[in-house]
Amino acid sequence: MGRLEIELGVDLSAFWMPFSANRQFKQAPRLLVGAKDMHYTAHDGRKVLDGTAGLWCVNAGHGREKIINAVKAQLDVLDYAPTFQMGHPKAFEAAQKIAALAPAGMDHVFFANSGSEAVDSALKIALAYHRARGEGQRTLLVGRERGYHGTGFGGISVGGMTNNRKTFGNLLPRVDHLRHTWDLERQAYSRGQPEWGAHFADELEQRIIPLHDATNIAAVIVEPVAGSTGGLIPPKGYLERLRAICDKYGLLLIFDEVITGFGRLGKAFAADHFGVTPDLMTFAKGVTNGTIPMGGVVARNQVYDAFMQGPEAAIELFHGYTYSGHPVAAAAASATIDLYREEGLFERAAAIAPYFEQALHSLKGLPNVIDIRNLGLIGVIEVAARPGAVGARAFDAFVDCYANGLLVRPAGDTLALSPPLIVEKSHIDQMVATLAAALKRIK
Ligand code: PXG
Repeated sequence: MGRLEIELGVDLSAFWMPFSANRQFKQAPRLLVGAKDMHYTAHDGRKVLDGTAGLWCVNAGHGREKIINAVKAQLDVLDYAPTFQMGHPKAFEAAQKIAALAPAGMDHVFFANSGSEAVDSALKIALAYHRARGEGQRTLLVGRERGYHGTGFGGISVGGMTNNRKTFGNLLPRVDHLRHTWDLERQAYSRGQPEWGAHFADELEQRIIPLHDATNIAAVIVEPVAGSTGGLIPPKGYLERLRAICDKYGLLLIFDEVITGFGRLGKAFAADHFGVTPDLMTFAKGVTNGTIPMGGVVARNQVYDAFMQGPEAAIELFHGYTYSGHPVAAAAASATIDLYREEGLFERAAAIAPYFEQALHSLKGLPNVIDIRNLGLIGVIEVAARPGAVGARAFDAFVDCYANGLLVRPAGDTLALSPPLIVEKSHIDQMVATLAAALKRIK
């Protein structure tokens, strides 16, 4: 063990870290040992401002007692119970609360344990839905370039992040992709939704449907705001147009709301923010404030109803997980949703978003910055790639920020901010000042 490992009393070798440069990290680890409200505590005792809500999940801030107490109480009463041909009250309670938050007419919730499982569940529900209606030939799934839908085979197949796809073989065979919606020249420094680009949705009707024929297509899946490839904000009118084309040709529209759900845009879901209702909606992360893994799919009533046919003793959907609706996760979700409501956190996010926007855009003009984009409490700064070293500049800025007490999230040559919804103006000022100093320092 190295010196730091001895100091910390942990051996870093066994944990094969996800989406990480393992060797680099283990030589210079960044360990978080505690968290409360807007701050992490680093291993050396420093307070680090959480500019990212963990990984887009701790929307109510860290260490919230209401959620902690609900989890503890649930463990005392019922630690685990199956939900296959059995049930327990908390899963029904959590589903009811999620359905109540979801857009009107989306009243049914299928539980998984992560965003990736939520996506696989949504894709499978879409395929099974068409089959249940006698249109089983609708098997093609349409995703989008630069989309991130987690890391299951379904999710990487419809996703559009090259590194997540290129080393894993052929993936799902029946997939096509829309182009992404971002254009540096026409959209740089847009505040909120870009004015230009709604026509990118027309590719669905003008290329993909004529190529495959609509009667073979099951669903279109997009993130309302593409998160992981650097906060690509949908152009005005784009999502509305996708919805209209899907309706015209009988395709299901799936919104992957894993990061946009639970207040990130100032409403419960992006669907509310944009006024566009999908047929299926995935969620995860903020549903439990990041405390206990949980994900799932909210289905429009006509999708659910299509399954509720045939003999009543028949299982309608051969899909699920041992931990679907886990009692402890369900208790966490139920308490989290109550907390969001009691503290008006979605409204709070909406109220502070203009200040966040103004502050972020003040970074325009700093060295290497080529774009700044934002919506709700999502903010992204894009820097020009260092020649021959894509991503290195943003990574250096991330390390610099961390050394100076701020957690930001690097992705390619973007730096993303997605703070907890309890963020104050003073925190935003600190984020922007720390970022500005880092951007001036890095090469
Ligand atoms: N869909 C979307 C839209 C996501 O953003 C997933 C699915 C997968 O969720 P799970 O729970 O399986 O990881 C995600 C996850 C980042 C970052 O820095 C984003 C995610 C995860 C980790 C990092 O942008 N999103």
